[in-house]
Amino acid sequence: QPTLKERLSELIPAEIENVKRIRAEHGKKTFGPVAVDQLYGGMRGLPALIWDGSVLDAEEGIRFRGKSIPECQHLLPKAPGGSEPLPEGLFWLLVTGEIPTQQQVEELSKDWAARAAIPEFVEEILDRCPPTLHPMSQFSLAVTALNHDSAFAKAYQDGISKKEYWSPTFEDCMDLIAKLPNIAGRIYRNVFGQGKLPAIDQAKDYSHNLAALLGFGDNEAFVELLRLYITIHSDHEGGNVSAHTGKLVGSALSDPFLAFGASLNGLAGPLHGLANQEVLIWLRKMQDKIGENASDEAVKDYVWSTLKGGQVVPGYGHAVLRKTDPRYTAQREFAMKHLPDDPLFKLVGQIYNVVPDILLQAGKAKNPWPNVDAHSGVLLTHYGLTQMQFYTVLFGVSRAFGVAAQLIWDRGLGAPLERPKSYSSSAIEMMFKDK
Ligand code: FCX
Repeated sequence: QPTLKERLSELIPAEIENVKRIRAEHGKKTFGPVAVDQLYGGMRGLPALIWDGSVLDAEEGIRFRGKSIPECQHLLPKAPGGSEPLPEGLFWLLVTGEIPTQQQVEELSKDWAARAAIPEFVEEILDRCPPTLHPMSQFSLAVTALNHDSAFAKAYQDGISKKEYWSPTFEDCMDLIAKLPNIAGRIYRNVFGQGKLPAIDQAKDYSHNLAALLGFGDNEAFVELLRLYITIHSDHEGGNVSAHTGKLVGSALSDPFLAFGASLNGLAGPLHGLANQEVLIWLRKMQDKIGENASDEAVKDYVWSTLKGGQVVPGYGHAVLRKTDPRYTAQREFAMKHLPDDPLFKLVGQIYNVVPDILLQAGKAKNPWPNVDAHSGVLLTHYGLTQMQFYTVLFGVSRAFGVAAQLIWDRGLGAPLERPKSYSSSAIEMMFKDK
């Protein structure tokens, strides 16, 4: 059975030909007008990028290489005794479009475990960070510093041919993913005073090792949660802030560590990945204000007070989705199976019953339904990972899978430097003066 890299070396030349053909046949065709509103409005809906790894449908949600989340849960290999997909398999799927065998997934687990150690100076950088520095800032610092050993950066300096870019990029991406558990674990233990890091277990899968580094290796349900969590947070088509930032920065031939460090800085924003922390903070504030087991009326009043205070309801709304996020649904199903009586899970369900109506009445949000972040923190809290400031780091570990897959393909297909056109407001006025 081929390794992931061997399979890629077969797929890339075929895809280069495929793209050549599509561009020869359709390259000069246009689809859809560009409205001035899109320039001022965060480019919503503007066709601008190619990424085969995942596509987001406004109604149905994400599909990874054409497969929905339930299909991935069904088709991807599991750990012995487990029922959630192994993220190793999801990465294989994102990169190749194919479902790997159990053996191929086990090889990936081993490969990542073997690459997991981080340089001593990166450990020192993390150990010197004050615990008051947000875990996401620490995460981004450490990932950026990994560029010290980038195979791509070195190969570029040594004059590698453009045709070969993908190979050291692949090695960097594998190293990047493999090293994230040690970085995340070290940040967690430093910031929240949780003792010394255990060693990576070369015989275990990625999620098990990550859980163990965080101190939850003995909790099989938590390990299963991480497998699901990493699978569903990995990718959300190409245009979201973290995925697009990685692609943009990578297009300058910045190596995968620099590119993904930039992705993390975008993920750290409250309108993007930080929302999972914000949801938990908001829920806790709500409980302080109106107590546990509050009535629907009290919850509604609290939601209205958030909106009237000029704040967003975290975990609700989406730039593309117009229905309940299937990533929310997958986490809800996990909760119904593993923690049906958890009080905070019940509150999340209660909020689901009241928030969409209120957002519709308020009349601004285009999507009143919950997104992925409305549910994740409640699951982590249930198992004792209560430090909300850490949640986005886990989102970041997962998002590396999607960004890495994209970087490998961008270098494989020779994606050019990104450089869209910006306009001044006066130029827009001039353009439409007599129209
Ligand atoms: N609560 C209150 N107001 C909301 C809202 C919410 N949850 N969602 C959207 N709105 C408001 C917007 O703030 C905007 O107001 P404005 O006209 O005064 O600027 C208006 O409704 C229209 O926004 P809309 O077009 O629906 O949404 P955008 O595409 O601009 O933004 C996000 C999408 C996700 C940023 C927005 O819905 C939001 O702020 N949600 C809360 C934060 C959140 O959960 N983010 C995580 C998203 C995601 F899943 C992820 O990346 O992790």
